[in-house]
Amino acid sequence: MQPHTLSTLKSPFERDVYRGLTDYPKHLSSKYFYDKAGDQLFQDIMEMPEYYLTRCEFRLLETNRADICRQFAKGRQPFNLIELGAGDGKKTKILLKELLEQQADFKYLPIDISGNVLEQLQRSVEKEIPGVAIHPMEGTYFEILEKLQDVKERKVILFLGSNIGNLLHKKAIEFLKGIRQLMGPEDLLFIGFDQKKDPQTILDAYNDPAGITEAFNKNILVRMNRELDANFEPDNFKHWETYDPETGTARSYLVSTKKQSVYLGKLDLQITLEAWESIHTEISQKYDHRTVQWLADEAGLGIGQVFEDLDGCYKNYIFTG
Ligand code: AVI
Repeated sequence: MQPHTLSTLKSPFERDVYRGLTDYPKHLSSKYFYDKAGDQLFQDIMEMPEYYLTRCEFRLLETNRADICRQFAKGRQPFNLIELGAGDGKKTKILLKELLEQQADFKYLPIDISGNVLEQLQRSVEKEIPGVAIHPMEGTYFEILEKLQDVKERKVILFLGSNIGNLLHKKAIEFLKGIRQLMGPEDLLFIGFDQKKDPQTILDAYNDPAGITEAFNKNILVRMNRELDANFEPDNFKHWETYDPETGTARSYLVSTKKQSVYLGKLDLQITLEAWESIHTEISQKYDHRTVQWLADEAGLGIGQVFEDLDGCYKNYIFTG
């Protein structure tokens, strides 16, 4: 068999893994956490007492739902409510119910990388809020950005859960620019930003004693074992979280606890990890207003109303194109 090079690898997952594990320092993208097991682990994370983000945004949406939805509906104009990375839709349902109450004329278009998540979401929305017209779309944000070009009606785009925090600033700006280009003068973009806070609170949210976040981080090893015919031994890695209060960046790593070799059959790739060598797997950016203002300026977006939860732990911004 010919040894693989980047150009002979077929899927983006294969190419990204090859690139990340032959680079120095090693890295993998957190977007690959989300297979069926990863989706479930993330659901479990959102229920954890330490993972304050979901609770804070939920409370914020509950408290401000009437005001937020009035702005979305702009006096009964029909619109598409497009949600990027919809997940289980628990928070969005607050808005969907409120929009129905306000008799808004809208369609709900949830977008997610996971078909499994979308199916569950569609079932639960149809059951719990039967008045909502729902049209799920499966794909990555960037694929969907292209599909969105065909949407002619007014758009209100939701990006909740501080999902933007999983992108480095440079990528976040690219992403926001991409969205802005698709926005008409009447369109809105609504984004959740987790805020800088006590560093210990952040570390606890990403390093829970029950080990759910550890399992979530290590799920990428399990996924490579299954999908790329690899032989990672998850117990030979330690989940490690850092938070830099200056930049607001939380980072997740998998640290090799000993010198070890791993073979990825499907890539025909043998790698060596030295003792205490790291694989960087995720960033979860925390924000302050200056940083959000800078991102908006760089992307050419205007800032509308800003909503804040009670203790300033979390904010949602309305942006205009
Ligand atoms: C999806 N995303 C916003 C989560 C976060 O907070 O970065 C993913 C996560 N990673 C560890 N815990 C939760």
